[in-house]
Amino acid sequence: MTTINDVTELEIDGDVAVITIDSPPVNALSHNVRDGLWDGFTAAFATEATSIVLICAGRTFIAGADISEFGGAPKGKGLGEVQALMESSSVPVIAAIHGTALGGGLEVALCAHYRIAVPSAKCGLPEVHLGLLPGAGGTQRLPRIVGAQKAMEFMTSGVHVPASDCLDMGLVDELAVEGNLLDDAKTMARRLVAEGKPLKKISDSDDKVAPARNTPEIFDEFRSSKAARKFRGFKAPESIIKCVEAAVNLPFEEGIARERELFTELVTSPESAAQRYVFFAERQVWKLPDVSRDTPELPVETVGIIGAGTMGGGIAMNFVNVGIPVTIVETNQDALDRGLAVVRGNYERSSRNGRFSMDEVERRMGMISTSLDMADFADVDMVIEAVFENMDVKKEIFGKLDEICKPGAVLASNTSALNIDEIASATTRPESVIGMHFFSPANVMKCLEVVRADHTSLEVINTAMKTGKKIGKIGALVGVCPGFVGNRMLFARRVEAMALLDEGAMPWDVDKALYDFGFAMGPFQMSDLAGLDIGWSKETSTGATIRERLCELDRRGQKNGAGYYDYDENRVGSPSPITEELVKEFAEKAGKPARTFTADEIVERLVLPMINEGAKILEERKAIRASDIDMIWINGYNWPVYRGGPMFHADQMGLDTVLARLKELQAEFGDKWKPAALLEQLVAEGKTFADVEAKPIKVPSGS
Ligand code: 3H9
Repeated sequence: MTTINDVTELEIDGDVAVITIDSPPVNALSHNVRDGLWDGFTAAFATEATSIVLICAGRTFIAGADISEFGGAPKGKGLGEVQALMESSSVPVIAAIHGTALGGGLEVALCAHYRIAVPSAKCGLPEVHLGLLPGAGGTQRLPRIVGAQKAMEFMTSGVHVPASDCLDMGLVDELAVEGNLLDDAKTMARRLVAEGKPLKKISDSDDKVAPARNTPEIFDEFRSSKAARKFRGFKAPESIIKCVEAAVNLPFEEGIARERELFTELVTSPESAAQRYVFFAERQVWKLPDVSRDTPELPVETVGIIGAGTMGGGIAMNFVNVGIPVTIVETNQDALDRGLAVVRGNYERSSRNGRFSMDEVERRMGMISTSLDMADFADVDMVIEAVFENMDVKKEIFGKLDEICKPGAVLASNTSALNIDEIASATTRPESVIGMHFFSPANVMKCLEVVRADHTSLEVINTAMKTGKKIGKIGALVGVCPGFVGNRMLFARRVEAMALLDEGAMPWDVDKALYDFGFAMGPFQMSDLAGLDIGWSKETSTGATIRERLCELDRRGQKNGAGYYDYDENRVGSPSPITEELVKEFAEKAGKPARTFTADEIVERLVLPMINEGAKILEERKAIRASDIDMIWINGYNWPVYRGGPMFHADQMGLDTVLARLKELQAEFGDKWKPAALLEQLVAEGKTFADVEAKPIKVPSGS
């Protein structure tokens, strides 16, 4: 065994040279890995070996370029040089894949002459999720293996494809026996040599891309396909399609040049910077400054859910999907039956869409038991209450849970805004009480706000966060305050959206500005969807706001065909002349001259209050770090990923600019625009939100 560098070993086993990369955690192609590959192959070429196996230690094959190196000064060997060296080998090179071969990792493997993978391995080119394209030849080599159409699908979705499918596609040549990868790779290498198999260079082949030359329409068809709807606002998918067009129409080297040009454009774009930030932020959320490795995690093997409504049913599905049985309790059988029918409907739809079989639907439904009696929660490890937002009801429920549940059970509330401390006060064990705020639809939305109350124990926090991770959520630990993090900022935005209307802006102009910014919908479309009459009653209505006036006119939103918008029978909205008149009337009454509002002005008026509220949240230590706030907004409210979240967006704008605009708006509209003290401080120190050190959620008992 020869040590090549700190992450690379070379071993000669008779006629086979084995290069092993060992660079935890995921063998990313950092400069020392690239150098190790270069020196490893160079050293292997100098031996008598008649074949070379490239394999990785640890949990995975190379998982891609080292994302943290992007934007830094170039260091060490270039990846292109390493790949060219591998391809030029005069003896067969076999990539032996386990774990995941992703991005640059797969692109390295595609420069081997053959690939072998264990059945559990997966391959993918997920660069699109980082706002990038596969920039190490992937866009040119993949179409030459799988054809143009499949290559576009593969790279614009970033999907991780199981080894057996890779075998079918020709992406890998053989499957190894699980746990026997190295030996099987060596056997394969010896066989290839014995049989005199050619040194297959993907860059030389043309047969898979040739058909697309006669069907150039496939590119525009793909651009306007259903799958392409997800590309709105993202730059990388279009660049990937252009690269595949180049792979079809240009010689390999020219295609590579095109790929490099488009990769450079993307890697320097703000969209990719935001998406790379999100990649790391999604992993930061789990790091809790005051929860250590030694903090115990309580077992969560059974879960009780109170409420079979939309939230309760959706929450139940999360657990069942990862094999944790649930018991749902309701107050009457009808509600249970209705809730279960919705869950079954969701699973059956997934089955019809080919995600799993009908047997699997039955298996999952079999993991849900129902009851009309909370006494059935006596043995469950965690209870999640998901009833309507009424403090008295919640306190009564938690009082009962306190009597029924075993010691140590986690008692969680799914409230989206109520005070968890007050809920906990109904029990004799506030240390077991925590908020687990799921977002609707709970089986789909990835966001989970885990709310730490004053007395919640560290082990309960640890357990709730780990459980969130297990069920596939992006959790963020937050503190108790009205609306927690997400809804608190949403309220701030909503106040300003209403203020815009009062000044004469039309709801559809406000919504369009936010849609064009990248949101799925604007605040008034959201209102119409949720129902304008939430919290409104005819008896107490004063007609003082536009919303109240609309409700008084029985315009309650999509559900009755009229709200801010008029709706047709397919629930497609169009601007309503009635709303328009109302808006004009209110603006006139307030003495606001009729004028147009630009999209930039609207976005600024809606986003700045969110940023300011986010700063206050951070200052009060209701969030651990700015990027956690961004994760809540991306995963809970569809903030566009390519804008990185409100706090990242503020850093991109420059906090001095944000502060200056807030001060101007304060001068114009009053103290609701008063900048957060933290913002003033960061600007004075020349710092950004990203510079704010992660600190534990503030509770009276802590620091
Ligand atoms: C690319 O390849 C561009 C090329 O086409 C062109 C180049 C010219 N870099 O996710 P985990 C860290 S772009 C740096 O929790 P898992 C991660 O931050 C790349 N760091 O583990 C975390 O650190 P920490 C294309 C990376 O088992 C730790 O590793 N490739 C990278 O749940 C563990 O990660 C991708 O996009 C990286 N590439 O999942 C693949 N990857 O512990 C990105 C991970 O300090 N990676 N880290 O928080 C993944 O999808 C998952 O990490 C993977 C493992 C599936 C591999």
